[in-house]
Amino acid sequence: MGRLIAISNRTAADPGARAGGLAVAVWESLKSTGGVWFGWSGDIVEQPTRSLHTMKDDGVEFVLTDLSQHEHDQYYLKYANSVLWPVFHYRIDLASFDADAFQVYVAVNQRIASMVADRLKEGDSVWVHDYHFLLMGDSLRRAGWDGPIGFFLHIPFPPPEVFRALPEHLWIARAMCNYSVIGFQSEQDRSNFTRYLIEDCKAKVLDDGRLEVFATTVKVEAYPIGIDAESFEAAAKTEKAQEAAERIGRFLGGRSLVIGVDRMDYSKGLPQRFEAVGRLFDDYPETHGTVSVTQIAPPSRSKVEEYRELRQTLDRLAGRINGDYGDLDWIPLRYLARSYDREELAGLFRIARVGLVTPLRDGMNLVCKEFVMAQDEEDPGVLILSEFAGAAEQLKAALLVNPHDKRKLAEVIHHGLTMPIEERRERWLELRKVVTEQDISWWRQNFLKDLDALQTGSS
Ligand code: ADQ
Repeated sequence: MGRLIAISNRTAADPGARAGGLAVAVWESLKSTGGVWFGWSGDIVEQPTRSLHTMKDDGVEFVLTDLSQHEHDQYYLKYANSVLWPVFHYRIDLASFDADAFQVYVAVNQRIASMVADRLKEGDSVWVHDYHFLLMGDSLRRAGWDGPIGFFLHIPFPPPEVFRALPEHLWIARAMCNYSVIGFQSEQDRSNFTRYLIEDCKAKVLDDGRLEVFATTVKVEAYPIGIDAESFEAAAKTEKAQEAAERIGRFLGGRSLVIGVDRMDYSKGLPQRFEAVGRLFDDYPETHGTVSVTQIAPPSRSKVEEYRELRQTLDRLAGRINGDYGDLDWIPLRYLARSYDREELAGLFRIARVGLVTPLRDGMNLVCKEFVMAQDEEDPGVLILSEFAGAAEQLKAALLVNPHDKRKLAEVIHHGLTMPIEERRERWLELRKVVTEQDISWWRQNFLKDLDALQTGSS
């Protein structure tokens, strides 16, 4: 088998960044084949083209480039995070369309592609990640690479009616069809993309399921990403996890914990969640003084303007709820705008009675899978999951909710808090089975099997 070449905006060159799901999966794959990982160094400099950083760790080679201030602003902050991110999360209203930013996005994809193409060897397989590099396949083809290129999109792919709002939709779709395999998180995303190609690009579905479009063929599949289930289960039993559980236990004083853990982002449905928590206390007086909701949401992608507004909205909502219902010895809704490490989160999940994962739209959502793996089998908590997270296609034993329906969500939280132990166990066992079987290695193997099949010509 040839080398695996990974390309993603951020890499795991920094050992501290290797804890996340994607970093672990890609890292493991690269280690087994002695691969190379290309991406952004995280630094901004004046002359980025001259400054390549290379390093080797555990047989994996990293080749990283810096970005110029202009590239960082236009490619990363504007086009990737303020155009693609909102549109792909179905939020055309939040997109700041910008033709100039797109040109820089094109140029960065091309610049990184030529840096990669110079180092590719026959027999290599290329695996590109996420919305920062939608055009990478096309740029690599232009740079002369004709071997297999796989692409995995970590965020949702919107329905054609939404995708068409992007002025560059046809350019992007055409470029994407230069990938040999395109992977999405869910069946819904796969079907949205396929429908766009059929309706707008005259794609034909071949007998083997691949699409014939723009004079080429492309395999389009759903490969739902998983977590390192075993290690998260172990993380929940560590000393650090127990310490975190004890610390929050002192605050709870025997009350039931409802927990939410998210990156602070408008896609995560936090204001709607806070309003539903308000409804819970409005509609179910027995929760007063007996239930405590803790939301952990540290800022990220924080340079984007919307974050500030979101933060203000959450402060206002939490203030209202705590003002109305709080007491000398009880804070109904606690909101912690900081991050905790993996073991601490696992400990908090483990003692929670209810896990609230209610994004308005999410590619997959890994927090819900982590919540499942952290539970105590003798006394498992209840997972409440948005039907708009990719994970809802797999985790059918969760309590699935529409996060916009606040009254219903309040009712479901109450249902979760009062669910008998037998039903909690039954649901949890089903969830655990899915999360364990369809874990991060399962995801990686499924994707790479399809990519390798092209390399060996057996597909
Ligand atoms: P994200 O939007 O970042 O990822 P998610 O999958 O929920 O979303 O979380 C990623 C990781 O960050 C998890 O391991 C989680 O524990 C950690 N995390 C989240 N909030 C945290 C907090 N407050 N403190 C500490 N850690 C926290 C994108 C897509 C998702 C997709 C992933 C992987 O948006 O839909 O599931 O990539 O493909």
